[in-house]
Amino acid sequence: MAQGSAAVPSTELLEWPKKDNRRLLHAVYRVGDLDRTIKFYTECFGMKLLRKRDIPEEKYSNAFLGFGPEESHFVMELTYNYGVTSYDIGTGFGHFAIATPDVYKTVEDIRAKGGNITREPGPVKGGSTIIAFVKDPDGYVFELIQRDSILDPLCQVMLRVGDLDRAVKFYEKALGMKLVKKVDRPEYKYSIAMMGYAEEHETTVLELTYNYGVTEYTKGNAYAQVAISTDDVYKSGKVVEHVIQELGGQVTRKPGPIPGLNTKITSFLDPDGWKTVLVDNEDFLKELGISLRAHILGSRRCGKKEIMGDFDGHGSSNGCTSHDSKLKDETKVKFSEDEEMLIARMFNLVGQRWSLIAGRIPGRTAEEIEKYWRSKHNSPSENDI
Ligand SMILES: N[C@@H](CCC(=O)N[C@@H](CS)C(=O)NCC(=O)O)C(=O)O
Repeated sequence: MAQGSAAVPSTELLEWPKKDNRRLLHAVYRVGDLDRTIKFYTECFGMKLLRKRDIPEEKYSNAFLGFGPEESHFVMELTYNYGVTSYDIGTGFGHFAIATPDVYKTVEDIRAKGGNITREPGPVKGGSTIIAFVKDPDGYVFELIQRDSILDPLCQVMLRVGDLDRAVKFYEKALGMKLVKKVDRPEYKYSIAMMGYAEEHETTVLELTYNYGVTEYTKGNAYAQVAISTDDVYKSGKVVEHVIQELGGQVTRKPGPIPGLNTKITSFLDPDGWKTVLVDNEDFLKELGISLRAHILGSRRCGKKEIMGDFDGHGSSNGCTSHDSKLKDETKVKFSEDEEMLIARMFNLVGQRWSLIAGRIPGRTAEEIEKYWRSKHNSPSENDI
């Protein structure tokens, strides 16, 4: 464990991660053939291709896929490095999980499309939830989990750790996550801790797995990191630095803007060596806003959708969450279909807790959502009663 002599941060600073506006944004990992993975995820899992970018000067390309827009959903960021066709996944990375209402049917569909089912559907060992496992073309495992209520199908990133208590403490203190579920299965010699910013059914969680007696895993070179949003990378970075002194880990990039892009980030390894990148909320939305703006202008100019315009709710009156005030004015009181659906689902779960709902919808305030809801449902506010 790293020892340091730095001053103890104030209580206000240590409580910052829990007060911050955080959400798991995406997982980043490398694949040997971008088109092959895009085909597999869209055809077998039903994901949408959200955007692609090519950075020839750095010799790589990215593709973003998910079940909803990046402003509100956890997505997969695939990286293709020119000429690299395979990677070592290592033993530490577990799986990504997709929630589906009928695992048996999903497996049937995936098999019909040539997918590799590595564990047949049925109750999880030691429990009753129906699960199955599928391997993607690069060998990444996807767990299919049967659920009735699904906010975002991409619901878990499972990573194996060598000390569960230490890992839970790290994600609580450094990242402000909550331990939303802990399960010990002594009969199968493992324990898991679900860590996240809301309950398991409301958001994507990190599933940390401890196998009895196993303290080391190989990391390979395939899986890279998860990204999490923050309102202040500098404050967040200070807390991370402090927690690393107590529990271990390593800062890999000090807080600051990425040259060229200007998005403020900081990155670090947890005590098991798993990497997280904290990304400034506003900068992240600005990055998306650039393409949304182009999308809006483009669709006005030529009357058709551009970029990955097959996405519901990404039309020209799409409730854009860009911080560009001009754009915001144009779309002020409108919410996209995706946002409306998310608000309705969140309302069913948490009721009139507008700030909790706003936490799931970047760029929207609790007031905006409350106003929208009341205008739509004609209900008086609590203050009016
Ligand atoms: N040894 C396992 C421990 C974790 C584990 O077993 N998880 C459950 C899902 S929560 C599982 O994979 N069960 C397999 C099954 O039910 O067939 C690992 O490291 O992946």
